[in-house]
Amino acid sequence: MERTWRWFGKNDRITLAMLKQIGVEGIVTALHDVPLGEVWTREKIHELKTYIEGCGLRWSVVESLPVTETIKYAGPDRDQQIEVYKESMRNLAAEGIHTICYNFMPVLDWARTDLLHANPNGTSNLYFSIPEFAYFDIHILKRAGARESWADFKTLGPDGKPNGRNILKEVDELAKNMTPEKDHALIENIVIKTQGFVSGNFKEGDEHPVELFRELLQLYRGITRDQLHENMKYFLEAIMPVCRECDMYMCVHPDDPPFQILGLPRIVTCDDDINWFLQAVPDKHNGLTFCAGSLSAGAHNNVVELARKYASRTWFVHLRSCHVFPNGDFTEASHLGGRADLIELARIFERTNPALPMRVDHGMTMLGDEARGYNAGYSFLGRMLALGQVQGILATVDRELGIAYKQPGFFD
Ligand code: DNO
Repeated sequence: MERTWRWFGKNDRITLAMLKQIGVEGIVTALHDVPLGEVWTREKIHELKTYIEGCGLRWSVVESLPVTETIKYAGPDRDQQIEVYKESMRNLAAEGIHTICYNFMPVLDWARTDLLHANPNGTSNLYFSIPEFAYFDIHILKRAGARESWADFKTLGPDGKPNGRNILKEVDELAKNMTPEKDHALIENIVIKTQGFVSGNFKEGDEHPVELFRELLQLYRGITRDQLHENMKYFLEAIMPVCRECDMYMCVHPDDPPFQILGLPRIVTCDDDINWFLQAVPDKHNGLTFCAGSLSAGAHNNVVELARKYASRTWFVHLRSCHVFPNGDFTEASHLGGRADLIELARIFERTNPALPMRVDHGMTMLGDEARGYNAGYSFLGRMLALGQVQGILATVDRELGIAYKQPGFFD
C-alpha cells in the first residue's frame, strides 16, 4: 500500500519535510480554509498540490470533501449543494486527484469522551465511555427522549454479545459527581476538539456549541434510517456520472463509533450497511474507506472478514485498531494489537492492490506530543511510531507475497 499521512495544510505544525524523513509517500489533505458548501476552485487545488509536490510528495487522497448536512437530510438546497460538490470533484480530477474520502454521518462526525486517556505505559489515547456520552446527551444536550433511548441501548462485550450493562444507572451515579468544569471538558471533547478540525459544522472558538448542536439535531427530526438511506443513494446517483466522466473514486468513511447515538440514524456501521450502499449504487466509483479503527470499535464487526469481503471496493485504508472492554467502552489499541488485526489486513489489501493508499490513524499521545497542540488523535510521535510499526508489517507481508518494495529516501 502507498504510505500516506493526514496533513492539515500549511498551518500544520508537522511539516512535509518531517514527513519525508519518516517514509511518507503520499499526502491526505483537504482545502481546510474553504468554507463548508463552497466550490473548491481549480486554482486553490493547484496551489496546494504544487506546494506538496515541491516537497517531493504527492497529494494522494482528499479527506474530506464534506457532504453538507442539507444533502444528508434532503434540505431544500440539496441539489444546489450537489452541484457544488460535482464542480469541486471536476476541479480535483482536472488536477490529477482521483480519490475522495467523505462521510454520511448526520451532525456528528467521529466522537470520543476522553482525548487523553492514560494507558498503562504512561502514554494516552482516545477513549469512548458510553455512560459519559449518555450523560452528555441526557444532562448537557437535554435531548428529548434521550433517557428512554439509553434505557433501550444494548451494550456489547468484546465477544459481540449483549453484556446487560445498565447505562442509566451509571449515568445517575456519574451525575452526582459532575461539576460545571467537568461538563465543559466533556463538551470540548465531544464537540469542539474532535469536530473542530474535521467538519465545518463546529469550529474552535464557537461560543455556543451546545445550542448549535441542538439546532443541527432539529434538522434531522423525523429522518428515519430508510430516509437517510434514500438520501445517500440520491447523492451517490447524482454524482456517479461525474465520477465516471473523470474517474473519481468515492470512499465513504464508516460511522465512528459504529452504532446508533443521539437518536440519529447511522448507516455505515456493519456488514449489512456496507453491503447495502455498495449494492444500492453498483458502480466501482462508489467505494469504501476501510477504516479498521472505526469498524473494530464495534464488537459486532469481524474486521478481517469485512476486509476480505470488501477489499475489491476499497479505495482508501485507515490502519488503526480498537480495544473493546468487557463493559463495551472502547479505546485505541496499539497498531500491533486490538480487534482489527492489522497484520492480516495488510496481507489482504497488499494482495488486492499494492498501490492502495493507506494512512495510519489516531496515534498515541506520547513523549511531549501533548504540549504541542496537535489535533486530537493526530499526534506526531505517536503516529510516527504507528507508521514505523505498519511499515514493518508491510515489509514483512510484501516479502511473503513476493512484492518488491523500496523504502524511499535511502541509498540502497
Ligand atoms: C477522524 C476521521 C474522520 C474522517 C471523516 C471523513 O479522525 O477519521 O473525521 O476524516 O469522517 O469524512
